[in-house]
Amino acid sequence: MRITTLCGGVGAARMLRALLTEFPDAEHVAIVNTADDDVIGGLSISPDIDTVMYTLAGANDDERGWGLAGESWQAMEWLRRYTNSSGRHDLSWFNLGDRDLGTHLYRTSRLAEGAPLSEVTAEMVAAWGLPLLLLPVTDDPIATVLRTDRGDLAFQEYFVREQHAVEVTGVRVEGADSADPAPGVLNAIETADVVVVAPSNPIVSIGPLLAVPGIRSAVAARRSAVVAVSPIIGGKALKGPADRLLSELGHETSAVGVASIYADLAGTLVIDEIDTPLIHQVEALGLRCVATPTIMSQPGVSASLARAVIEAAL
Ligand code: FO1
Repeated sequence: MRITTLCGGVGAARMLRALLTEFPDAEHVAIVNTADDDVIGGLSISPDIDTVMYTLAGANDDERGWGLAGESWQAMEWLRRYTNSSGRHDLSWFNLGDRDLGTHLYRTSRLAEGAPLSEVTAEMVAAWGLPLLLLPVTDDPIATVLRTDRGDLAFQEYFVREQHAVEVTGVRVEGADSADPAPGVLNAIETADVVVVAPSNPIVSIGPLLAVPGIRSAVAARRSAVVAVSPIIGGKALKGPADRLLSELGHETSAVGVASIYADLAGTLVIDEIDTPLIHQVEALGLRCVATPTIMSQPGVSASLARAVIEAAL
């Protein structure tokens, strides 16, 4: 069985970890959003790729949701010696842990040599010994830009610097129109037995991935094999700004709002058990709907969710 999962960051990493644990004999492909990527202090950062990679390696900081466990921050302390003195706080708002820096140094060096991100990512995944194909959605630069009352913000400026506490009136994905899917991406969608849309932010994680030409239509063509998992539970996102972004951009902040975004792409939407009363509204949009526990930090839920997702498609 081949399982291809469309991924953002933390929610996707947990979903993938559950899928790999429950279906160890399947061939797993993760297609990961790269529109959060940025260059910080001259270093190429790919947060969603690293969150997935570190989580599957069991090396992530599960509580913080990003970065490595047991991390230290000496490089940041030394950086802040300079930025506190000069007042250049714009150079030190994004936290790069000492261990994490190794990842960014390797990625930056290889990209500077001209290697595509997909090749560099494969090298890193091999170094962690992970049993899956982890593909950036594209090797071309794409970037989520959020329109706010403070002007246009790059994704990390919005998410980390502003702590996503500014109102968003629009989202665009720069570079998407001229991007090509990375090698293997379309094939992984076309040949999968199940395509999972992870419980990631539909607007700023899955949205940019679908904006790369060819991907939306490839997923839509597999609609009956596509199972999406709602990141909205009881009207709220477990983590991050998905709930606020949905309402700011005119969507219903519920599993029904998620269903309306995915209606032409996914045959099935898996929603949390507390949203069981919404099943009929989801089905009215033309999707099958399965309600089950989806909060993967609770014991036993990851395993049962992974099984429910795959059973829904087969
Ligand atoms: N998230 C934060 O909230 N604060 C940070 O300082 C921060 C640093 C960081 C460094 C490397 C990395 O790979 C991710 C990092 N993240 C940080 C997480 C990241 O901004 C978001 O989790 C994703 O972009 C959203 O999916």
